[in-house]
Parts: sequence; C-alpha cells; structure tokens
Amino acid sequence: MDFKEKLTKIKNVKEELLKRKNSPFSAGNGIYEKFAYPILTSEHVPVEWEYDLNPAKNPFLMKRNIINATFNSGAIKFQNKYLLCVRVEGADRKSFFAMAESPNGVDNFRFWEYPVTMPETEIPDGNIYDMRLVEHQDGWIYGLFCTERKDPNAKHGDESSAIAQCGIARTKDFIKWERLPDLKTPSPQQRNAVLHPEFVNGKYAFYTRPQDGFIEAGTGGGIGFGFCDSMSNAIIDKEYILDEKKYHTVYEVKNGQGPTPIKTSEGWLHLAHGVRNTAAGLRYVLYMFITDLQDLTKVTYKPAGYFLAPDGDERVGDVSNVAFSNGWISDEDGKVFIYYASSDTRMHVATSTIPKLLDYCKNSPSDGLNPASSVERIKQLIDANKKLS
Ligand code: M1P
Repeated sequence: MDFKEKLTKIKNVKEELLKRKNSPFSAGNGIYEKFAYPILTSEHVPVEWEYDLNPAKNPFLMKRNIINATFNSGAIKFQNKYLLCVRVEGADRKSFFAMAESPNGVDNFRFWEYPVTMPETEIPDGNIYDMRLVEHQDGWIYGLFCTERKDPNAKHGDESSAIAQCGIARTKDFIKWERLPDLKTPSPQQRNAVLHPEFVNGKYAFYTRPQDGFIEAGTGGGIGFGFCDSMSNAIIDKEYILDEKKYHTVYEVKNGQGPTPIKTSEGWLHLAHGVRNTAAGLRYVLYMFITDLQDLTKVTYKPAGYFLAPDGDERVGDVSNVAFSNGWISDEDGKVFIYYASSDTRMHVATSTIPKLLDYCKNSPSDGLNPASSVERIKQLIDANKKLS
C-alpha cells in the first residue's frame, strides 16, 4: 500500500469511529444508564497530532507522537455543545489538556484542532491533569487541575517523589487561558481541589483533598472545604473536613470530590471517588452524597457504598480497577451526563436525571458500617416486598 492509500485508510477508520452512534447497553440499575462504547479513546485524536503527513519526511507513515490515553475530563455545556476538557496522555507519560465537543453529549465527540496551551507559573509544571471546569458566579470559567512537580527534597536517586498542588486557570472561550497562582492551603500537597460555583458569604469556596504525601492522603482526613477572598491569590487558611474517609468502606484509603456539585431544590448533589485497598492494589469507585443548601459542610444524605464501579472492559487499563469522574453536565430538562474514565485509559458517559439522582441519594440506605446492619437492611426490604404480594 502506498503512502496515500495508507493515509486514506487511517482517516476512514478514524472517521467511522468518530461518527459511531452510541446507545445505552443494558437495562441498567434504574439509577443511570451506561453506554455501549467509550466516548473518547486514544484512537479519537486527530491524525495530524500523531502523524507527520509529509511523505518526504515520513515515508513509512509512522506515528511520530503516540497518544497513549484520553481520560479524566472536566465537562461543561457551552454554546449548546457538550464540551470536555480531556486529560490526554502521550507515550512520553506527560499529560496535557485538549478540548473535545459533541452535539448530544453521548457520541460524535471530536477534538478541537489544537490541544490547550496552558500558561505556566514561575515554577514549570512537571505534569498537569484532571481539570474541573466551573462556571463561577463571578463571570469566569475556571479550570482547577493538579500540577505535579518533582519533590525538591527528594533524596539523590529518587526520581519518583513528587509534589501535587492545585493549579488554577480561567478562560472565556477555552482557547485563551489565564494562569493564576496555585492554590495555597495548610496541607503539604493537594489533589482533587474543586471550586464551588457560587460565592458563599462573599467568598470563593473550595472543595479540597488535604494529603500528606503524593499518593497517601494519610492524616488528610477526607474531602475538605475552605474559603478564600480572591482567585488571583487564592489562599485557604483553614480546611474543614466535610466527608471523612472511614474504616472498611469504599473510601477507606482516600476520597476526592469529583466535579463541582449541582444545585438542586433538595441540596447540593455531589459525585466523588472513593479508594479502597485490595490484594490486587487500589480500587477506585464513584459515590454520591448531598450537602445542605445553607451549610455547605453538612452532609444530609449519603447512600452506602458505590454509585458506579468499573465493569467488564472498564476494569482493565493502564491503572486497572479505576472509575474516576471530574466532569458532569446537568441539562435544563433535568438530564444529567456523568462523564467518567475507566482505568486511567478512556472516557465513558452514563446518563441519569436530577429526580433519579435525588431519589437515589435520599432513599438508598446509608452505611451501617457492619455486616449485621447490611443483613438487616436486606431483611427489611424482603419483608416490605412480601407485604406487596
Ligand atoms: O490512578 C487513579 C487516580 O489516581 C489519582 O487520584 P487520587 O489522588 O484520588 O489518588 C489521580 O492521579 C487520578 O488522576 C487517577 O485517575
């Protein structure tokens, strides 16, 4: 096959993938529906990102920049399009951001022509990932993300110790980004920091995740909450723990706020990830809770266990057994698009509605924290169902 034929084939295969229709693949669990295909994979990136299309310079039509994965994406509805700010990872292990859009939120996602050029602070980023997009009351769209840099105090020869902090940027169009100083908190490291969409008593409010080390949350306690006066110099003096990690739960090792919460008449709807330990390594699942409309640190409803876990093929990838979400979109008609990544490799969508998610949070039993109460819960349900017959 000559260069031209090869290129046509590559482009046709890609076009078929990009245009593929997606549909719910099972009766689901009544709470949400998962879809048949991932919405974005490394195969979705434009040909021009990976190949040099000049036959004189690339006679074998080889990939020159291999893209390894497309995952953990922020999400927002903008000009009637479903936009994702995707964590794209190259074969060189570096992550960066790229915008992708879809007309309907479940398929036909296409990357924009160029990836995001993210300005740097005085200390260059070693890696950037997991953006949470928030349209704030102040008129800006903020992107909060993890900026990772080599630990300056790492021992000689230690090339893996790193420091994670919350990077902040803002935009009006997702093309031009203004980088602001990193968030400062009492915690030595931060990941999974998220901006609340409204002012709270005139202040900016953040969900944080205090952590002792790069991987370990340690004494960090859980999902934190704090206030600051300005985004141009964001400093949180005190973090309150609003959702603790707990022994023998799906968030026993650590947890983290997912996307920014959705405001409903019944409270703020939250999606978060929880991490537990297993003999096969860490397992990441998603769980939900609601916080009070007035007191944002008060959890009012929290179902036991996970809301969404990696299933089937989702369980395998670069970091297996991981479901992670940092983006969702709530439409005017109450439909909710939950964007989640599986195993740090690819992006998926699940759909639900605000009434269903509220029903799930309010009417699912909370964690009794022991097997006796789990059995009691099931017995009560059996008895109630028996009375129906
Ligand atoms: O590899 C799983 C996830 O690990 C991290 O999440 P957390 O800080 O809660 O452990 C992040 O690096 C995330 O990107 C990744 O998906």
